[in-house]
Amino acid sequence: MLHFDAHSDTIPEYFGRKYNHGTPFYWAIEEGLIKPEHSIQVGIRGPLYSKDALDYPKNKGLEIITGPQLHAMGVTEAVKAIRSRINDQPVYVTFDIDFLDAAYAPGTGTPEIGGITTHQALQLMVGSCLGMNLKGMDLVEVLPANDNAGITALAGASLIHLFLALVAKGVEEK
Ligand SMILES: [Mn+2]
Repeated sequence: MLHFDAHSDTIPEYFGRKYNHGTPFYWAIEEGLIKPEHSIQVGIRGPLYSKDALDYPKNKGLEIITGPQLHAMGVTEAVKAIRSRINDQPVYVTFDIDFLDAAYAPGTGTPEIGGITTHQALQLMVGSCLGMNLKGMDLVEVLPANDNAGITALAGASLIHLFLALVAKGVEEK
């Protein structure tokens, strides 16, 4: 799994519910749906509920590149880390629009500052996904009611379009 998000979403329960938008990757790990040793979360920077909130994913072997780490290493180094992590494994890409800085994705439920630009996100997607064994993608948390001039929807739709183009490019090259 290649996961772009401001949040790890690896707590077991949120607002009293097991299956909630803060818990999917806890259950994906518990239910054996992903291989943590080949998975990576990128951009994590949202507030945590406790100082050990990221212990669970780390102890399960998930790699995490935080938002500040992503800025420090830059897109090129992040792409290298992502590709070496995933290697030739089948990869599912999950993209929470709040991975982008709130300036580029205001229309979402839990916007976070300190993120990256849409340009950098395009570079990251191309660099991380081109030629990889792509199996699927989702893009979540676009909230039209909070959007301004369709900024967030445009970013989300463009990233999905890019992913489809990368899949097509991979098919063409086989
Ligand atoms: Mn998020």
